[in-house]
Amino acid sequence: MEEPKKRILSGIKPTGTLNLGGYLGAAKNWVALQNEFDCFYFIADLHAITIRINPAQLRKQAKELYALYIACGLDPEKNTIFFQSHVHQHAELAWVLDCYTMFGELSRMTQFKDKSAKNADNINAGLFTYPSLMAADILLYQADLVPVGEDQTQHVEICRDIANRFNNLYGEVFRLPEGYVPKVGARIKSLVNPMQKMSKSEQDPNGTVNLLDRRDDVIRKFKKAVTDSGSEILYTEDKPGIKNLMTIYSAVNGKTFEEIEREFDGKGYGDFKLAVGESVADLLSGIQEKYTQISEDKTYLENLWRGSAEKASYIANKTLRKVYKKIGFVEK
Ligand code: AQP
Repeated sequence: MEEPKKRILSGIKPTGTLNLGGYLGAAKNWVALQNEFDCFYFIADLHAITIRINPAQLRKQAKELYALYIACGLDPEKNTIFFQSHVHQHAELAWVLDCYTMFGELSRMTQFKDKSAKNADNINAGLFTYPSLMAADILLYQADLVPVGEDQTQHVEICRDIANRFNNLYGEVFRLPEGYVPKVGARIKSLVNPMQKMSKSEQDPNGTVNLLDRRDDVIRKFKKAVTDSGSEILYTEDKPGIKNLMTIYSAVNGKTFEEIEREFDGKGYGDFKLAVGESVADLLSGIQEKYTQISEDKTYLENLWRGSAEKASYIANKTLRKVYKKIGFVEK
């Protein structure tokens, strides 16, 4: 008999337009996994409200991200693509897991420290308990693998700790997930500050390349990208700007760092930045064309997300019922 496919789950917050960081660190790898695994990909709208977003903007960005998942190459026939808020079990299991997650472990989360420093006027409880909601996302589906960028591996670790704690008390309720970090593209940095991650929330628009940016803007942003002293194209720690551009170039066209070094031997930063910009712009034009096509068919998209939410809910509900029973809630 054929082994059932292993299950994968991942999501992206609709806190802005998907950028090259989220694409190369997450979405692109999801596409590569869709044939081999049983994949659940969601729009993490519950996670998005840990920062204040205008409601109309949130709705627009969430729908845009849904269509972008498909435009990036996720086949909706092969993957279950849904909105997190359409499956109420996420919030319900998160509350339960909050009661099995320690204040001390949440306090150690790097993302909490970073985000509270950035949003000093809105350090809300949701920001603090973000990891238990993320654990609920993963554990509801009994996921085997969670593809994430490097910045999220700490959250997969805490998810395993929470699941272990629960399983030790009540038996094997949750499957322990593994993080899956891509080899290239796991940490794309800002084009204006190569020491900082490329983020949707970055203030300087020149630091991020959004998937829906116009070709001219993409090339302009790469031309202006901060580089390092010297003039050689080399992949070394003391050239963080060039290293970041080489990572992007390599992730986009599959060339190794040695091949890139050879390609630009004797050429300067200007030539290199233009080549990276053009290769990214070419990649984005394909995605944008598909995006425009998909977004036009609103009924198709609505039917898709309704059907997917139903499928996801069915699986999530099985896990939640089991959890409720184990902890001693009275059955309906
Ligand atoms: N720069 C990046 N390099 C590699 N991977 C990245 N990811 C995000 N940025 C990069 C990966 O994409 C997935 C989705 O992330 P998310 O949107 O849910 O959360 P995030 O990591 O907090 O993304 P942002 O852009 O930094 O959002 P804001 O600014 O709103 O907080 C994750 O797998 C992440 O690792």
